[in-house]
Amino acid sequence: SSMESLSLSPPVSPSVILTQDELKKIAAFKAVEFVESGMVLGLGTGSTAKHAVDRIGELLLQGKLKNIIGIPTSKKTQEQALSLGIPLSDLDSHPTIDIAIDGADEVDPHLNLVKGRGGSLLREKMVEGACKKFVCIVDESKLVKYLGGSGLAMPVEVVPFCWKFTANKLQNLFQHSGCVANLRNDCKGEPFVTDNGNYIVDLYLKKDMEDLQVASDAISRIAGVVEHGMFLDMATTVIIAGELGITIKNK
Ligand code: ABF
Repeated sequence: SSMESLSLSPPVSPSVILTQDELKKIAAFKAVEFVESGMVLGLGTGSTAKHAVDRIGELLLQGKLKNIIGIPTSKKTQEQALSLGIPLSDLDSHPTIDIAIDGADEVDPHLNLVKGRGGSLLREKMVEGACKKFVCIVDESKLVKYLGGSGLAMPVEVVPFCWKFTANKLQNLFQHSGCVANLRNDCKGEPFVTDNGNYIVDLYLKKDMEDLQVASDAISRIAGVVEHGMFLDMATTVIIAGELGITIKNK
């Protein structure tokens, strides 16, 4: 298809401006080139990962991939994979995954990530923490100098019980960086509920967190916190699709 040749022969003519969704698709298709028959695959969530799952389904249908087992990172991806006929399982039965392919909200120069604006960070962290290779796929708009640097949210999954108490603890933790903590709402103005029945508190940081591991540990120590969206030292490969072509960065 034309998509294949695009992904194989960047850069495209400079007069062709690709949309963000086309860039996401290019990164996703490139990642699926790492997939081989017989593999257990972590299936990501979000508009970028969706292209990868579609592609895996397509290759299965064409018989170019065989005996794949998918481990979905969300109910949404589970539904998509089922509709494509991708055989599914879970971490209980498959505690080791060969390759996970998933998007991200931010990628820093050390390949640390912010994830979770799609709300699936807990299952993503469990699945991607269990894989030999985690291929993160992004368009170039996701690149930041430091985590939080996009000015967008750093998501934290919290238990609904006294979420304000937990949100205040989170805000106080990063008070020195002018942090604001907001409960995420759904389109009806109700609290957004994750696949695990929890809430999301979005942190807005005005400054670099500097020591990410210290920040990560401090967030995790708050009792009402289930998991947070900083994925430190987890991506083994990041595929970045930009107007000038594909860049692949390896750990
Ligand atoms: C998942 O989808 C999440 O970790 C991240 O929040 C989001 C990225 O979405 P998109 O690919 O739609 O930008 O990868």
